[in-house]
Amino acid sequence: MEKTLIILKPDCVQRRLIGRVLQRFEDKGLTLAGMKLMQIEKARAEEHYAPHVGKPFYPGLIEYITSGPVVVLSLHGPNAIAVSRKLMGATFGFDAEPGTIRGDFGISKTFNLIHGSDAPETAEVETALYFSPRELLEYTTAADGWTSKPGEV
Ligand code: 3AN
Repeated sequence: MEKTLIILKPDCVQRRLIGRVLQRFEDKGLTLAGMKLMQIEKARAEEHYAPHVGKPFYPGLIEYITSGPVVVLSLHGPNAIAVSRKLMGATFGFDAEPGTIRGDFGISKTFNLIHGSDAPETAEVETALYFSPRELLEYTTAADGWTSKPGEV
């Protein structure tokens, strides 16, 4: 079972898309282990996006991600990272395939609606950046036995 850290970015919240985007992850079969509405402080944003320091888009990225409330999700499931990134689509909406979140809801090169971890190591670091261990719940749902077969991945 893999975990990933997802952020529904300020444009997603401002455009009232939280429910429709969250629905896609639930529909797919990923399990919500943690969820909170928060406004990311500058220091936390800088830690999150440290790998992008010095890139031309970095100052705008920090300004964007701190500009309003976001919803942070910890999702668990088989191949949760790759599955989530497929649901999200290519980085920018104008480029993303229809049927994906960015492909269906966005067209901007700045406001791209959603963040998802890109590897197990980053998922680990990003989860710890936004959640304390007691904010994450381990549980099963009634659908689990028919959503995927234990041990199949
Ligand atoms: P992804 O979210 O698809 O993993 P990355 O890791 O290449 O994208 O970039 C991290 C974030 O930085 C993106 N989600 C996007 O918000 C922002 N970003 C990347 N490249 C650009 C760019 N050329 N212009 C503006 N923002 C960018």
